[in-house]
Amino acid sequence: MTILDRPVTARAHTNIALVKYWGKADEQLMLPTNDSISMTLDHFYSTTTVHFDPTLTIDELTLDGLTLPATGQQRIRHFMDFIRQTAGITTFAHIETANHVPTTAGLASSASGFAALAGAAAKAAGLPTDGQTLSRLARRGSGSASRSIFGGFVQWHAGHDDLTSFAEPLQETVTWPLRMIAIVVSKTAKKVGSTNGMKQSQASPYFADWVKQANADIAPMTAALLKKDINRVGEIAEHNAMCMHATTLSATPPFTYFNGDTLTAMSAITDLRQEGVNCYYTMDAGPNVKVICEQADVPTILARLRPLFGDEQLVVAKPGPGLIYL
Ligand code: 2P0
Repeated sequence: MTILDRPVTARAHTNIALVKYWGKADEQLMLPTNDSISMTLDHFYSTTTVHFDPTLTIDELTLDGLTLPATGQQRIRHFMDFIRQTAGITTFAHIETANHVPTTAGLASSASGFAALAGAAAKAAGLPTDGQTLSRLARRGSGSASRSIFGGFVQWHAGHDDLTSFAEPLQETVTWPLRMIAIVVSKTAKKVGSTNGMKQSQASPYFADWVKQANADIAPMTAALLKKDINRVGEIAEHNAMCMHATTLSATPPFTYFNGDTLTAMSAITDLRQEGVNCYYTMDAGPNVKVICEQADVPTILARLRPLFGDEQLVVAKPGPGLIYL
């Protein structure tokens, strides 16, 4: 492989799953227990520059202009070792990341961060940069990053080995005005990270049923997205999220990502729906709630949420694009 002697910059957007990834079949290869489907979001992205430099004796990591905290370094170094091993090189690199995921948005940046890093590092290391290869590489950094290589609606095929586990777009350019309203109920770091959370959940007696349910949700979710059927998309996504969270409550030891505000938000959305507004909720590995709806209903939903949460806690997101090189 030929290392580029210039910096390479890539940008990738974050994503929210409508059918969740929650469980690993192979921790080392980062193979998931089930297929998942997500929507890539606009506005929220990571931009990463990688420059291999033969004079370095260690990778140099900065995040938003500052040296990365030690806790975030190990995973990135491990990922860069994997890139070097794949490319057959030994050179270290300068790696600069800027996260354009507002801290107030409460959206995870590991998906956009590892997708942007995989894109920039692969090209800088002379590796192929087709979508499938980048998705497989990003997966090794963080599972959900495999989906952030693509825009719009994306499916991650669980696969059974390194070659068969990758994401691909269901629909890259989305014209349907689907929206996700992020209700930010907490900005504090989560107590149980995703990696440990899913590991603990795999001890739940219901875990096998979760995998069965998630895989069964894939075909109807795909059909509903392509038909622009907000009620089917919302029903399947909400039920899927609750099935995922049921594995946390029944884990060993048990835990939950919900707090009191999470329940308040869920209840407000359920009430609105009973009044005839097409809105549904989903939650990930944290207490924040994301409301699935169409643009036409956004003002009504925001009007209901504003007395409960501050304006700065409500962020409206649209479908966004896949990885690009800058
Ligand atoms: C998802 N989550 O599908 C699910 C739903 C959280 C809940 O993907 O261990 O940060 O790095 O593969 O990708 C978060 O998990 O975990 C996640 P690792 P990741 O979006």
